[in-house]
Amino acid sequence: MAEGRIIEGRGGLYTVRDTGGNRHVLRAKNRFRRKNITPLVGDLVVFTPTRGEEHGWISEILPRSSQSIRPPVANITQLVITLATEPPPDLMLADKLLLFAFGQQIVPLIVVNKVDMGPPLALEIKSAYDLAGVPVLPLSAQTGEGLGVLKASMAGHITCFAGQSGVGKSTLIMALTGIALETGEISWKIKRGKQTTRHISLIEQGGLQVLDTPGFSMLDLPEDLEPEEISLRYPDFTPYSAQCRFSACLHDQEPDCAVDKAARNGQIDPGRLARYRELLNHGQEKRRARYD
Ligand SMILES: Nc1nc2c(ncn2[C@@H]2O[C@H](COP(=O)(O)OP(=O)(O)OP(=O)(O)O)[C@@H](O)[C@H]2O)c(=O)[nH]1
Ligand SMILES: [Mg+2]
Ligand SMILES: [Zn+2]
Repeated sequence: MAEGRIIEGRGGLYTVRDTGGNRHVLRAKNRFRRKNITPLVGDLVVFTPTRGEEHGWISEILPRSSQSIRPPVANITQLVITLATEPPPDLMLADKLLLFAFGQQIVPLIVVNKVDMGPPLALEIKSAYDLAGVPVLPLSAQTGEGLGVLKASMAGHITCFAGQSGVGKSTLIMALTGIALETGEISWKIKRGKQTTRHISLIEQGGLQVLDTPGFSMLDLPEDLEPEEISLRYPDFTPYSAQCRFSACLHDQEPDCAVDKAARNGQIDPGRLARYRELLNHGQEKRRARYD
């Protein structure tokens, strides 16, 4: 028996790096599938190594400190929500990723890549998320701007880069680690929805532990999240919510809502509140559908 971490998984084969740095390609025992458990990149596992003809097996998955469905990763401690000047930022996706992070003690960070391409978009995003206490870092993988600060913030973390296809996740990770990864030229421009990165991989280099993930644009709310719980994961709302007229205020259409007032006063980003209401209504519809 040995212990290691899953650094890649494809087609039912998992690459595990053991504590000595050696790689093993393993299968997972059937009982995981029977229990509906999927080994994830980032998982710490107990395994029997491959011996001669006999394939090695993952026999145990150690308890996870965090777990995300999309991207499907385990035990990350930092989430780098990657936006860029191009393609245009999907802030709803950013808000949903923040919901995941705030639900699980994952430290979020927003980066706005490709600032070499112009508009001070990073500043707008920064003012919106500053109020939520999420750092926003303008970056350029091309010129190197901001990379030193990003690298320093990653020390001691298992960092996962997530976001739309084409924002430059792989390019940034290459710039940070010096490890060659596949990057895409134009796939997002011709809007084929084709991702360049196809598999999640965990890269360990120079003290960094970082996961590159395929881009995506659709993300469901966490399964177990009730509509009433959504606003609890908005740290920018909490200073005001106690002052709403109704203690169970959902900050939607209720009278004398202090969160609504704070947004009108510029203390909460109005865009964040509008997107929150969209998520809330979506969550309520989903629940109605469940009980009808
Ligand atoms: N101008 C500019 N282009 C960049 C920068 N970073 C990345 N790019 C370009 O953006 C394109 C997409 O980069 P990728 O790194 O493949 O994007 P990705 O987020 O990994 O995309 P997926 O793997 O599909 O999710 C490539 O053509 C990169 O050269 C940057 O800072 N400035
Ligand atoms: Mg990529
Ligand atoms: Zn309210």
